Amino acid sequence: MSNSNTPQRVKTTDLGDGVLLITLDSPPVNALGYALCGELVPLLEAAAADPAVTTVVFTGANGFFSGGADVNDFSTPPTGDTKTVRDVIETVEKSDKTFVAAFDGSALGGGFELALACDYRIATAKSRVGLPEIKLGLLPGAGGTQRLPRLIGANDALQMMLKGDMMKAPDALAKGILDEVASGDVIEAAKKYAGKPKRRISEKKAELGVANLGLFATPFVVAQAHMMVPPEENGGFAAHKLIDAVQAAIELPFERGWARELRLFMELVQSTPSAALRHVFFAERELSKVPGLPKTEPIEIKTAGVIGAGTMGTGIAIVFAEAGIPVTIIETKDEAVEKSREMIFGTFKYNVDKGRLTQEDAWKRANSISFETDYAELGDVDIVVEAVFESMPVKKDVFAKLDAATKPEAILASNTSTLDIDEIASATKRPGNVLGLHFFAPANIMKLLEVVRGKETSPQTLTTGIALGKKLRKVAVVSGNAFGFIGNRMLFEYEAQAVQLAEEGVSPARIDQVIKEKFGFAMGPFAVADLSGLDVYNFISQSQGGSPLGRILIIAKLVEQGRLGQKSGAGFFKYDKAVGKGRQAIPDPEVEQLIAQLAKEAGIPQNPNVSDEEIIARCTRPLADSGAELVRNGIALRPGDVDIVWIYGYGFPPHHGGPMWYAENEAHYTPKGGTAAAETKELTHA
Ligand code: 3H9
Repeated sequence: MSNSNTPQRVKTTDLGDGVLLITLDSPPVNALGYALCGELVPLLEAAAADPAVTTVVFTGANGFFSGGADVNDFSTPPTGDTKTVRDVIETVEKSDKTFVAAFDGSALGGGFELALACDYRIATAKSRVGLPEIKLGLLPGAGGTQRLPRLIGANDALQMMLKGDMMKAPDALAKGILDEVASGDVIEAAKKYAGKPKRRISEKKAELGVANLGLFATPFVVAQAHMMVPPEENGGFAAHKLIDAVQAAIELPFERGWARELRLFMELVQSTPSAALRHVFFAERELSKVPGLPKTEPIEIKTAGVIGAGTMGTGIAIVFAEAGIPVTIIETKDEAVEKSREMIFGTFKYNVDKGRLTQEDAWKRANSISFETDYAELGDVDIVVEAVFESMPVKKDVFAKLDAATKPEAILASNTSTLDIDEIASATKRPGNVLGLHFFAPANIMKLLEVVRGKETSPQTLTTGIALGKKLRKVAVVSGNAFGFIGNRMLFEYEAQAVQLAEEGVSPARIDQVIKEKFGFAMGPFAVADLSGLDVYNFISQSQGGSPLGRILIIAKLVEQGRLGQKSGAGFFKYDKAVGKGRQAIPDPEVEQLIAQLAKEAGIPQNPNVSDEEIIARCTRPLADSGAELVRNGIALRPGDVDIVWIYGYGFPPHHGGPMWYAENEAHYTPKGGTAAAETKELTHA
């Protein structure tokens, strides 16, 4: 028990009375990478062999217990000498010392699995536990699938692992995962467990945790679980394997379940969906790194203003209120204020009904949104987000008024989805304080926020925009100033390709079905167009003087017929209030006939018998092409940023990694002009 030769990533301290403290100290999150595990295993072996040690207490530095196995390691398979978190846990399992996990911060993935291998678990109230591996397309592979069902019952364990969410320490205590929530120093609390008897979870039997199902309980619950998760080929690959692993925990002795878990874990590590999801994990963490941006402190946003109480403005105000930032909405129309109030109180009531907020908190937040008619009321706010009609003259007028009404250091943001931020900024005397904050509808639900940088946006304004995104719990992606920024610019190319396929005789219903059910998008391109409003597409393509979607002006024709999309009960599809609350797309033969007739008149060759694969290729390829162009032009900082925009803003299936990752790794086509290095295997029809 000496402190000499203290290894770099693991520190040992003799706490006296036979207690050895092992501190995981590998910033930022004490990931249990190969190197750290390589240090830990010999330490544990030495402790096991040392008669002076009765108890080993694990803890973590840097505000975490551990973020789990090092995700970077998964691209390098372990060799013979490599030590992994499984080796660490096996050493703990074999030892007859008492092990205590004591944490003040989160224990996730392999970190939590290490805690589960200990005899006792103690945490401070702010700590969290979780097995988020499913979000990386993996399953807990260091005993989590075998120990958690033995500790809290298979049913609860499975739900927790399928969701991958974190659980707060008091809830974990109530579930029997923790032995104590320490009110004072967690190490002091841990010392009380010194020399207490061993309590290996592996020696327990996994109960199903579902009553009254008799002999067929396990097969029934397992079959139900398989039915509840998405199909293997469409985002459910890891979930099905996770269920198999939990079934092993119920049916097999621990050693065999432990071995089965490893086999299933290895299959997942090597799978394409997991590689895609790991890419998404790292791409998300790159977002806030803006090359060349001088380091500045963000302005603290304590109060905000929103211009316009429409659906978008109200949604944005709710986002601020939810983050604890009081907000003033400027709106002159009483009717709009009334509707906005209804939406605000409806949203917060829903959050109470769902158990996300207490009645008191909801009331406080809803009342932190106030309505005013005069811009002068915004004199003290730190930021204003404008959410008025998408028209340049209207927006410039608003910005000129804001420039006059707000304090000079206030940031002025536009929620425009397509317009030129520089031109909007030119209406003010403070273009350095102007940027775009493009929220996606519904603003209080969609995670994506495009932070648009104008040519004069100052480093501090941009830094504040990024930091604010985090505070508002959004996924903030920096975009350059260009028509449609990143997401909508690509959307137009994607929709145009879908319309062209329809012109060639493939029905909108089939295209949507393939894109949604076979590829995994949240919605098909025609349902998206109907939801956004066909009049909006028409307006934007006309105001840009740009090309309409497709060759036969079908969108303009539908708009002429009053078919504006979901809001008018008909667009590419029909909508009926009695079917799916008016939101379910019903195929409409009339539209198909109209497209066929117009295509015939325009002499467009028909090819209705395309394969599903070709539909997917035709729709995803323009995304990769336009995404690559945005990266080349510097509008998007990295291909990964483009992927994140499409995953969080447009429902691109994360298990395909985003349009850029998909092009390079799965579809094997190189985007035009190429950011992709993968082999080019051109698709015959594309
Ligand atoms: C696993 O455990 C498998 C086992 O079951 C079986 C093995 C056999 N690895 O998110 P942040 C980095 S799988 C490597 O901005 P926060 C991250 O990249 C693992 N790196 O901070 C970033 O680096 P950089 C299961 C990791 O405070 C920095 O830490 N565990 C890992 O908002 C800060 O990250 C998980 O899935 C990691 N495991 O949130 C947990 N974790 O500064 C994944 C973080 O260079 N991690 N990094 O960009 C998280 O959920 C969050 O990062 C966490 C911190 C909540 C920990």
